[in-house]
Amino acid sequence: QEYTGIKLEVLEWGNDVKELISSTKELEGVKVYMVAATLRPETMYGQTCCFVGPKLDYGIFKVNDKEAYLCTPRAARNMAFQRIFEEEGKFPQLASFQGSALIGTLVNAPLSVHKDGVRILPMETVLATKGTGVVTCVPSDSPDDYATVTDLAKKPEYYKIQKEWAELEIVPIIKTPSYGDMSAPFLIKELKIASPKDKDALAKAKELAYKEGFYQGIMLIGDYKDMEVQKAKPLVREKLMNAGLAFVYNEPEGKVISRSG
Ligand code: ZZB
Repeated sequence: QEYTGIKLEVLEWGNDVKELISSTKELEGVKVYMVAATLRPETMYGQTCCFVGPKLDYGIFKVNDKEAYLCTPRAARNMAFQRIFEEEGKFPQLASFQGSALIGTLVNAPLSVHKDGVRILPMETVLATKGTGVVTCVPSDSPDDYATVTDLAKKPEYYKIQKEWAELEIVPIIKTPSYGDMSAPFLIKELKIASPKDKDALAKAKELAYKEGFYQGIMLIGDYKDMEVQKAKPLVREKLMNAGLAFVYNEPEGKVISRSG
């Protein structure tokens, strides 16, 4: 599987990691980016937050003297063999913590309409075995993301978050003939999905949203507005890569576990 790794620069650390970060000497003057693995770079305009698995292990890994990436150790290891870090095969770990410690951290989401940054929030269904363990949230076009932000906004105390972190405006990114200008909320309603735990229905909704978005979608926003998604997708990806905000991340064959089984 070939993903695009999106670099979300950390603007302000959440309370639970702040001290650890400031007491880590090797991070002085180093920019840290959370790396989200996506198959849909064309939807980055609609990012409203970014998810980590609260119980998963994460680390900060040194790329070079100026940059470090935050992801699962498993993903860092894969990156080390894809010439993403300075020295092939090496992925020096500068810090480690659980995803829960990152909640509330403010990051810059490239291309997002939310220019002041978006928050790191918990998503129970993030898989440790896929991508980077960091999932950028596009609730207009990803049913999983829509179900999760809806749930987070319903129970902010339970999740120990500020309600408004889960309530950034959701804007239309892609129009399709079957699902209108926001596929995810449309499909959540259509398939009567009540919670992020509704696994089978969400897998179905994801598949439908992928197909319709890719084959029938038209961009509603950005440099490639009015263009077919099929054509715009590689162009948005290229634009992000040229700006140094994204890179190619490959998932080794055979290790991918799909949620639909
Ligand atoms: C932004 C985005 C916008 C995504 C969208 C999807 C959609 P796949 O096909 O199963 O490989 N993802 C990435 N890593 C994980 C993980 N570790 N655990 C759970 N979800 C993960 O799925 C790849 C997509 O699943 C990625 O692309 C990411 O969410 C999420 F509008 O990034 B995506 C209809 C889907 N729409």
